[in-house]
Amino acid sequence: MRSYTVAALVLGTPLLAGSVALAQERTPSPPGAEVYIISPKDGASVHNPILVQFGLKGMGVAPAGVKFDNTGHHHLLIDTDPPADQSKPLPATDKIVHFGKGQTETTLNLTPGRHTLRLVLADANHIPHSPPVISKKITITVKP
Ligand SMILES: [Cu+2]
Repeated sequence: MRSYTVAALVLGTPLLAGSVALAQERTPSPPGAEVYIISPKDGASVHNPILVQFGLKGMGVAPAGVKFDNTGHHHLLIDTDPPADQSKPLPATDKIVHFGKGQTETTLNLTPGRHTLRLVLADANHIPHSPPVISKKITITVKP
């Protein structure tokens, strides 16, 4: 029993030190921080143009480039998932839209059919916080 404990301590220490060092490179998010899509509702059928409203609890919105504790700016993921490697800035693509001016809503025009929407908050450098603040993925149906 004792030898197991010692082994765990010896092996565990470098791993722990490594994860702490990594975490320090990312901007921390406070416990309980939550980002969510206020509207449209999950499962909604909607017409273009679609007003998408962003909700945030436990943190504040700041424009890109502005470093202030417990803040970030919104990113809307359209029909895509967050990149697997969240230690890098989120790319800006047709499917990953940055709201670097601190916007809290947008209007979309999407092709008819099913689409998914998801919000990711990221820091002044567009890097998701640690732990990441990511909304539930919602599915909407755009009517022709
Ligand atoms: Cu960004």
